[in-house]
Order: sequence, then C-alpha cells, then structure tokens
Amino acid sequence: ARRAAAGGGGEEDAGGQQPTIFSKIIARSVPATILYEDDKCLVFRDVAPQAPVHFLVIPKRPIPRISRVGPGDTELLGHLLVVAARTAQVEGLADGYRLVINDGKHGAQSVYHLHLHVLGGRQLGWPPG
Ligand code: D5M
Repeated sequence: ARRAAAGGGGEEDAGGQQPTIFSKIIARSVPATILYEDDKCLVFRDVAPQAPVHFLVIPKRPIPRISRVGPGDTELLGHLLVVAARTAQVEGLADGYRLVINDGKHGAQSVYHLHLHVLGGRQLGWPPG
C-alpha cells in the first residue's frame, strides 16, 4: 500500500485503508483484552490506560479517522456510541466517564483506524490538554 510522504509516523494516506495494529487485533493475530464483540465492532482495553478504566470501541470496517466518515456511516457510528455506553455500564462507570475521538495530527491520533476512547474510574479534568 502507498504511504503518505510526510508526517509524524503512522499517518494514513489520502486513500486510507492502511492495515493497522487494530486490524490485527480484529483478526486475533495480535492479543488484546476483549470486552465485547459483534459483527460490526470490537471493544478492548487500551494497552496504555490513561484512567483506571480505559477501553476502545472500534468498527471492524477500517475507517481511518472520524474526519473521513460519510452519511453512509451514520448507523455504524450510532452503534459504536451505544456499545460504548453499554460497556461503560458493564465496567461499573456509574459516576460517569468520558468519550474521546482523536482526529489527525492536532488531535494527537496515533492509530489510523477509527476508535472511540472510553475513560473513567477517576475524576477527569477539563479542558483536556
Ligand atoms: O490512540 C490510540 C490508542 O491505542 C492509544 O491509547 C494506545 C492504544 N493502543 C495502541 N496499540 C494498542 C494495542 N495493541 N492494544 C490496545 N491498545 C493499543 P489515539 O487516539 O490514536 O492517539
């Protein structure tokens, strides 16, 4: 696959669809602590947790980043949010939690397979850095 010519590493090219570590987690060729799976999405614990509970919700279809979604993704994106909320409940985050989607360079995105962070289990600050 083509690579973008410049950038901070791990960036996607204009066409997206670079296989990432998350594709390998979906394929089970890289291990992860999986919390939930269905035909459209996978939920697993973040390997570098930033809160006592920190998991990721990803679509199985490798959309590279939130800024690349289109009208055809509406139902899938809604599903990811519902799964995030249900999994947060199962994880015991009754006092609340935060959903984060990092996009691109300024958003500090490092893995170019769309993912929703769910963070909780402690008091979070605002604004984020
Ligand atoms: O966040 C990408 C997130 O992905 C970051 O919080 C680490 C996490 N990550 C990276 N590799 C793995 C594996 N192998 N398992 C679980 N979690 C992982 P971003 O929003 O792109 O900055």
